[in-house]
Amino acid sequence: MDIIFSRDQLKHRPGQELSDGKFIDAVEIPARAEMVLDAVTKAGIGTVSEPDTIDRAQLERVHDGDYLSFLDGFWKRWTEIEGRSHEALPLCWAVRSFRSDKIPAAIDGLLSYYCFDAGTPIGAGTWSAAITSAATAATAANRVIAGASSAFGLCRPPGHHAGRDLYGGYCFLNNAAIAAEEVLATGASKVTILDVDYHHGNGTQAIFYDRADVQFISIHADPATEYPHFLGYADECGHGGGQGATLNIPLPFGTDWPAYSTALDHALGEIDKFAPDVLIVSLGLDTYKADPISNFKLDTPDFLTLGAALARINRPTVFLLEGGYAVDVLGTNCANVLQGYLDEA
Ligand code: SP5
Ligand code: ZN
Repeated sequence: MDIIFSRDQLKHRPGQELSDGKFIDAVEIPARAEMVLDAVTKAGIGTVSEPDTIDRAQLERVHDGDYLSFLDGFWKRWTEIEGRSHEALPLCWAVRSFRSDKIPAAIDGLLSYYCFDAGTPIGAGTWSAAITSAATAATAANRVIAGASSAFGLCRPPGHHAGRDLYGGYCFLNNAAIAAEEVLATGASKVTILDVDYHHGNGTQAIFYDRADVQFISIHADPATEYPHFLGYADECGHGGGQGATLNIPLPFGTDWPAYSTALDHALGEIDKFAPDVLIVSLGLDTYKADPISNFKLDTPDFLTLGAALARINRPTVFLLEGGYAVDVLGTNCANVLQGYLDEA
């Protein structure tokens, strides 16, 4: 299996995030990617190559141009202000009765306009890392388009929480959505994104909500009790032409492999019916039992079983890394999914 990764993706080095009302050390750290790289290499999953460069047009298939310009120019504008050499978090959000048609002029207002949480700092290397992570996703997609049966984009920072003009949840550019558009741009007619991250992929869902050519299926912690709280309920099924092309399977705290596996079987049945040209897996490993911010109970061998189940879909498959914060075991769990897939494929 081709593995795509660049060390430029390590340049995003968040310091702290707000959690339980306190600032804690950020969990989406460069060591995550290094652990995954080490484990997939040692497991002999495949050879690692650098991503191709990605251009603005590839990003604009998914993201708003003004949003991209904001991210690209943010650090310069932020640090031009006296006393600001530290990473940035927003101070307020445009909720409910606030206006969302006014795009603020000041950089502080723009930060609040484009961000949706207090866990996703922007620092000096953030844009460089995010754009390289997106390039990694697009390159992995292109390997499959070129005929590879599978590829692994070792994406970091992750992407599934990022919307067309919204960042948060440690995500800036929606890697899976960019990969899906890459596949569709080559003439494929249908793509499925299966999101197995512990958290609902709100950004991916929103980007494709009214689309019939991209099926989005997510198995995740119930948003009634878990982040991102405002999207991912079972009654969200798509809109307009996309009606029926979104499937959400929220699961309760403490979900273990038997219950997870039942949800996965349901998802796989829907993918079979949709018959996509390509399957993209938003591969979060934060369903692991010892994940520091999550509450499912999957164990390391379960990830082998998950990979094997995905192989039985029998479609060209692009794996893209999303979350997973138990850094010591993250690499092994990730390698297990890919190994389980290869053994069964
Ligand atoms: C890509 C991805 O997995 N993003 C996840 C973002 C979650 N951010 C906030 C989670 C808050 C969890 N609080 C748990 C506190 C444990 N005491
Ligand atoms: Zn997650």
